[in-house]
Amino acid sequence: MEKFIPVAGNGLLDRRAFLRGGAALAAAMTGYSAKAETLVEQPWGKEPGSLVPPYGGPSAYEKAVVRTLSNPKGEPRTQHARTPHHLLRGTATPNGLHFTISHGGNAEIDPAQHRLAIHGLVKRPLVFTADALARYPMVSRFTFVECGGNSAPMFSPEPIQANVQALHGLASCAEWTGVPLSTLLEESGVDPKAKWVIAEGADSPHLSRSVPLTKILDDAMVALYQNGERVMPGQGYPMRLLLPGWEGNMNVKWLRRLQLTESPAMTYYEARTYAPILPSGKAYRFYFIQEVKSFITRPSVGMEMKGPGFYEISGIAYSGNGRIANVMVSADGGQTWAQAALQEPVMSKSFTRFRIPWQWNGGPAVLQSRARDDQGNVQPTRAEIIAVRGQASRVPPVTVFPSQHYNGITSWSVDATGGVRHVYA
Ligand SMILES: Nc1nc2c(c(=O)[nH]1)N[C@H]1C(S)=C(S)[C@@H](COP(=O)(O)O)O[C@H]1N2
Ligand SMILES: [Mo]
Repeated sequence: MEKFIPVAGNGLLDRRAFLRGGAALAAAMTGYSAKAETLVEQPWGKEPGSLVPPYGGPSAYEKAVVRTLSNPKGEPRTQHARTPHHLLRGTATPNGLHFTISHGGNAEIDPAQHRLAIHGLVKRPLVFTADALARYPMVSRFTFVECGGNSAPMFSPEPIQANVQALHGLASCAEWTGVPLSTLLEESGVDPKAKWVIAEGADSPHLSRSVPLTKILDDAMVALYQNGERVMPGQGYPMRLLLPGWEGNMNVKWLRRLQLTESPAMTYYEARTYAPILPSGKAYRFYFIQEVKSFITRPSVGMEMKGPGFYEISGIAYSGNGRIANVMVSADGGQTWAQAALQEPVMSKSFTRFRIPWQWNGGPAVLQSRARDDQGNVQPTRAEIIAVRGQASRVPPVTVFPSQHYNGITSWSVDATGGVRHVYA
């Protein structure tokens, strides 16, 4: 076992140890000997299988792999459905598990009746049907969408005992295909006075947000497809605004209007929800980017570690600024760090899977991950972000509750029984 010399405290191994260790490491992990087990003939090997459905779904044995719903009865308020990150192992979120936030339910849009208008400070106002849009040249890209309120429980003064789905489930990643907005604005022409684009949804709240024209011309698209199929109803069928790396709320679903203007509209979401008061007394508003972030998905809260030995620590990292440059992992609460392996391809503004082998000695450990992006941004510690943005507190009559854009470190503690808990370290 000499080749498994730890590279950081508490048993973190070199990220290439699995490759180098090969069969010896695999055997050490599982405890299985190399000799093959007898293959038993099972019922499914003796008779024809079931009917192949026209549209496939997961195995009946995977019923537990579902989103959690904040408002399962659909009462007239916001509905959240959270991605089960602890049960997924790749980087593309399956469409049925993509997180959803719908403030007025999912609009059920007949695509034949839907229109998208581009108007305001343009030379030629335009109206598109979904069919008309689908004739334009398209682009595809992987990108994550993350709600600005994802990870809000991390602002709580005490660590909330919840799993990674509850803490960080309002972020997902998909391959989106659609028409670049630069193409459509080339057709409409842009009045030089235009600086902002007000995007509005066709759902009953008509959610609207002001987007700087520079972002619209940079990498924004009207997305029509999600992981190859038409955008799901919860993601904005038949079309949504996609702003790679920017606050989820601005990615207007069921998109029906883009109005070019000189100034922002100061809509409900940008003037109220996304303008929290900072400890300095100033409003924190018109911040758009979902900053560099990572969290460990395995092991994580809710999992039982079955005794000392080898484990693979794995998680996801992403940055609204660009590519993930590296992810460091600690098993001793941030005292020492080792570099995790990044799964290729590492794409800009997209989920990146990281992994590192760990030899757990059965003692207490605190697992953390810290990502850095290719623009030089480093994920802050929780203490660093709380110092700037404040902590949730409820001191009557004042309620200060920062709940937006937490991108600090998450810490999981492992105790001697193998239980995993959420801690602040
Ligand atoms: N029209 C409309 N667009 C919307 C919303 C909405 O309720 N209506 N929710 C917003 C919020 S708060 C977020 S975080 C993202 C979530 O995108 P998703 O549901 O596709 O994951 O959509 C945004 N776009
Ligand atoms: Mo959101």
